[in-house]
Amino acid sequence: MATPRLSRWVAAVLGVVALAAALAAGHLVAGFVGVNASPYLAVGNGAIDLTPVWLKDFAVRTFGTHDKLVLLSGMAVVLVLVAAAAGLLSRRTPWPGLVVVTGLGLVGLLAVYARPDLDAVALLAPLASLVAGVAAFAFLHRLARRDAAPADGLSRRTVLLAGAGVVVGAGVAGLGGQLLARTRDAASSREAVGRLVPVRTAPAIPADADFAKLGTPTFVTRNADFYRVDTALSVPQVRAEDWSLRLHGMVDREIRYRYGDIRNRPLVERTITMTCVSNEVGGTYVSTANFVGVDLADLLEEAGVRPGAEQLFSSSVDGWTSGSPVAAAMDRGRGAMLAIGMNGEPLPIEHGFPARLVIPGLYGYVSATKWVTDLEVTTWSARQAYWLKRGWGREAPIKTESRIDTPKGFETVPSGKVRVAGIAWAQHTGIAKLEVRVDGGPWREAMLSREVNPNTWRMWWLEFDAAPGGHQVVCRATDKSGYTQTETRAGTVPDGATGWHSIAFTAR
Ligand SMILES: Nc1nc2c(c(=O)[nH]1)N[C@H]1C(S)=C(S)[C@@H](COP(=O)(O)O)O[C@H]1N2
Ligand SMILES: [Mo]
Repeated sequence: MATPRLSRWVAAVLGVVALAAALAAGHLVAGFVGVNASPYLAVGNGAIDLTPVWLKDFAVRTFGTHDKLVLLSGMAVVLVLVAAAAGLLSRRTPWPGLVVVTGLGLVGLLAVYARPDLDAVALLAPLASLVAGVAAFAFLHRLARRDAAPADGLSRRTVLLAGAGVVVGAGVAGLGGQLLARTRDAASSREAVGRLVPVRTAPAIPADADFAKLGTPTFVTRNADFYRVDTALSVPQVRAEDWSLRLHGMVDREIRYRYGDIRNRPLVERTITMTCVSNEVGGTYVSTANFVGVDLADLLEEAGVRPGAEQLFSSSVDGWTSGSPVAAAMDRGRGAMLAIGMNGEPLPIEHGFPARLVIPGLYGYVSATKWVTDLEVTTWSARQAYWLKRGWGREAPIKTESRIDTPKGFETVPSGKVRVAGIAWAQHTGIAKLEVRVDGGPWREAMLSREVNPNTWRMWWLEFDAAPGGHQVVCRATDKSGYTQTETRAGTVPDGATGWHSIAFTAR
């Protein structure tokens, strides 16, 4: 007797339904063992770490902060196509499809296995995916084939019902996983932390520290508005009670701190402006917060840093790493912190809850490890951090820069008195002067806001008469070392952009 063949449609849909069952089962189990064990997310995260730098730069430039959504959607399209193909290959026998489904399942297992932030139980999630995918495919294939052989008398309705049943089951399982994950995630742990009260609060921000009424940002950035940059596709979920920080390497004694150990120390609060090395001239990757935590120097002194130590190599729970100069971390005048709070709250989860590093004056990729769980005191030659391996600079002090916030580029404003305003930063050195040039004329000194501390930005404004027509405004900052921002344009790679910000506007 000839083996009945499935129609193309039935075969393709069968593959996709089995895929849905697999992903949903994985997501459900991930609800129990940790949301990042979901094989879909794990594969995405793995893809980010394997992406070549040029492609990553292209993605960030083209899609901006949507780059991760684009990645997830792209993966979905590829998966659906592969699943449909698996079905189409299996019109006669289920074996080709089963091989493809198993292959996908193994990719998920491998991706979860490779995550440094997940332990062995996490493998249950991709394993569930694998089993559910294979089972759903085999089961539906058998029903569909019996339907295709009319002698067996299985009605089309039965097959459709079975398929719909699997789809509904997948939906319920996926949703259940999502809800479960939420009850176990870091959010409830963060809420339980409550208010962090520093013994030394940061000096109050004076009213004339910003010119927000003139169009500059507010001096302190609200947590919800603070820029965010990281390689994490899904935010690491670490509960305070599960967190610990291991301090080891070239030290006299290794120390492990629990959350309570840090929280119960006398906490300090410092106002610090952070900047990302990927900030283009005129960009938005710069923000200021009141960070609460402990002095990094205190922890390092407790451990006893040995002579010859050069690098503080920090690791995040998600495997991301960063290398900071030990000298900067130990320098009391700089005020490097292990931070657990931000603007009166425990650190937001996307900004590193339970704890992160903040070292004023250095770009974030060499100073600001979020979800930090390991500090190794070492040398530069012994360890290479995440972005260093990908071609970025080893030491990356923040470059003196300034930005025009108002008028906006290509804005039309009434002619007559026009006010330009913006920000300038030279963390750890401090801003001394800000100059503005209009339409290629002479440089004119702008009014600076009151300095809060050398580790924070300063705001500025200047007023001038603008005749009707097009105008161009340029700004440049001079820091307290006497250095004036170079006009020479440099890109962000390898250690930060340079050049003057300039905008064009029209007066009417
Ligand atoms: N774990 C982890 N920490 C990280 C990063 C990261 O990708 N992973 N990115 C760094 C970079 S490049 C910057 S600029 C800052 C940004 O911190 P924010 O997102 O809180 O603004 O975090 C740093 N810490
Ligand atoms: Mo960054």
